Amino acid sequence: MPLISPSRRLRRTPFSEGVEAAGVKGYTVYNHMLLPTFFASVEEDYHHLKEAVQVWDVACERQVELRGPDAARLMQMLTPRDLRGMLPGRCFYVPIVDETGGMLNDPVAVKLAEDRWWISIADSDLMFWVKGIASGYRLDVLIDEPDVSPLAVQGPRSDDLMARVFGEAVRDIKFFRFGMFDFQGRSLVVARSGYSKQGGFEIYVEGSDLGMPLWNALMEAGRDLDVRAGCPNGIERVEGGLLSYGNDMTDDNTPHECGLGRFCDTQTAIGCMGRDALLRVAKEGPVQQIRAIDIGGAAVPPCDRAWPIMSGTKKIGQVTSAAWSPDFKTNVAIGMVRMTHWDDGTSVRVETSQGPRDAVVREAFWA
Ligand code: THG
Repeated sequence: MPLISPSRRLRRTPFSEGVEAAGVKGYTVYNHMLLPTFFASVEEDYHHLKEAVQVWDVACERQVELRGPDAARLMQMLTPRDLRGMLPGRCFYVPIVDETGGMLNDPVAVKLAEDRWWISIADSDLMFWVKGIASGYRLDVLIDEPDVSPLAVQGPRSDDLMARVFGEAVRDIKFFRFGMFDFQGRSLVVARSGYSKQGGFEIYVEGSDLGMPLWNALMEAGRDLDVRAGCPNGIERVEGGLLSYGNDMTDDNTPHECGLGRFCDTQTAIGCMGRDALLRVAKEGPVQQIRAIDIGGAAVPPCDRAWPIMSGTKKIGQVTSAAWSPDFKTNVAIGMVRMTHWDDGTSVRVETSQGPRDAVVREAFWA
């Protein structure tokens, strides 16, 4: 691969200096920002993530802030998930759809207060949609991208590392909830969440100036825990069935196709964007859905385009993420599969970029 040329458009993060000092070897672009993809190798990083603790620069999970009297109303207009029971201090994984029910993003909504929310976005320019709706409906709400950059601490030793930097009380944070914790006299949102199934936290670093001091404090405090710089791991997240917007789903897919129907309360989310379309798809049911795919044979090449899933000469789906799993000793993959072939155990063929492979559709992911 040729290099990616740096420029102002390709934003660095408050942690890039630490990431580069730690020897980052690959970057991708996410929300117009650098996102590391591996440090030692994807496989070495994977083993270390499952055994120890890593600090991840996920500043590319940008925040869309809603502030003002209509913030809660706007947030409920944006998602079919029922937010009525959501108290401040909670995080919700929320599908966001357009007027046809197509997925625009799958962010984490963070409720700071009734009149203040962060939408922690996946890789699409969601703020334009949010601003368009707010201005079209003349809502009394300010929308912007604040100087807030998530730093994730992931892996089985996360609690021990975080307790050293933020105090023992971080151990009491429950899954998808957050508390306010002090670092160098500043109060930061610390949530138990993150893009891995290994457990951990996300610190929403408010103020870029705190980026490197916090990065360094975590690295120093975790020396004897073998803390390392890491990043969302392409093997671990497929094992865990964590979806990637733009890869595993696009605006061509409904939440129900993505297996996110459990986050849609379309009957009660009155007035949300795409409600009529979603009521239809919820009633009829999807005709294709995300599945785990077990691809046989040796390690597959990187999945940088959709690979057709075939049954005989008929295309019945596509694989959108795949990687060799050292723990499961097979290629783990995520794909969209038509109803006729989505039952557990169905044999199919995947046309990878290096030729066809036998594969099996699975109901459940591996983790
Ligand atoms: N954390 C934060 N922001 C993010 C991500 C994140 N923005 C971008 C991207 N990741 C959004 N996508 C996801 C996908 C999955 C999850 C979170 C964000 C996730 N899913 C859990 C699961 O599927 O097991 C839990 C979902 C639930 O039960 O609520 O964590 O990672 N800040």
